[in-house]
Amino acid sequence: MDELNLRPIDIVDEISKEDFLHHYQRQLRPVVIRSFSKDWNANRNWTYDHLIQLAGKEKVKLYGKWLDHDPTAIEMPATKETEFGEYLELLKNDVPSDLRIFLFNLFKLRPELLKDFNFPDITDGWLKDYPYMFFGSAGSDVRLHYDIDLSHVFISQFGGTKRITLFDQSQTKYLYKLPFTTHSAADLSEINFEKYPALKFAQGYQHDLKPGETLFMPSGVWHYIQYLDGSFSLSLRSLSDSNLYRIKGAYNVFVIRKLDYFLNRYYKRTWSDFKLKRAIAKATEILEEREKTRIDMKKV
Ligand SMILES: O=C(O)CCC(=O)C(=O)O
Ligand SMILES: [Fe+2]
Repeated sequence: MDELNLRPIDIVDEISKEDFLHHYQRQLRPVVIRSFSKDWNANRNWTYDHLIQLAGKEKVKLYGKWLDHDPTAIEMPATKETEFGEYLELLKNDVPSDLRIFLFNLFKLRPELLKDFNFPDITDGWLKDYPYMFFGSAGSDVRLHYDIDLSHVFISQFGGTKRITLFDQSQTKYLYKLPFTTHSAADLSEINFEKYPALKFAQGYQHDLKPGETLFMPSGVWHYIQYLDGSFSLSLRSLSDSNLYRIKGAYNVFVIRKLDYFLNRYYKRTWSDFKLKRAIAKATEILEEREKTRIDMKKV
């Protein structure tokens, strides 16, 4: 398998709000903050057994590997529905599978869990109504994407380790972005420079996120996530500082996504084939430009 060009993400034990805003949030620079969740009871309370006891009988939808299904699919059908407790047993025992639960608002079902964490005073503009949980089995992954609403995300880890690979927006040209979406067509679980040659020029970051750690993912940052063990995380969101990003985020959600759904409904395969072709053609253009610049430089 080919290797991406990646460097480590900064890690801080403690950080003041001022330093965080100045060095990371306003620069759209990711950082791992070890103290973010230090006061949370969640770090002690949210064991698999506790969650099984509290909500084990709830029915949940489990999803499989997106890119196995179809890189241009708009929505992936659930692989199966099961009891939450039964799924948590898989995670607890590190049973390998592709199965995940995403954007789960467990707090609507069990509001008492809201007492176990807070929104630390490190940023402003918390979107307090949208705390989401993400669960994944050992070996599952989340395809390369950035969040459509362009909010900042603070992702706090529980239970096991997740490998997180990030790219700034400046790298989009190398990432095979499918038009009208915030997803990449490239499968990073099997990096193949022959199939996706522009990927070799992408410069990113990587960190293995451990229980107790929180990763700040700035708005618009591309993320690819691999569950090395069965694990779960809580993701808290805050508004982007930039008015342009806030407007773009709303525009993505209310216009672009709707248009994509609409075109997909009416044109199906023709629409998805067009998106994939466009993603590849754009990356090919970039490669050709780079090659031309390289040849011109040689002539000088
Ligand atoms: O950790 C995951 O499963 C996905 C997280 C994610 O994509 C997000 O928080 O935006
Ligand atoms: Fe995401």
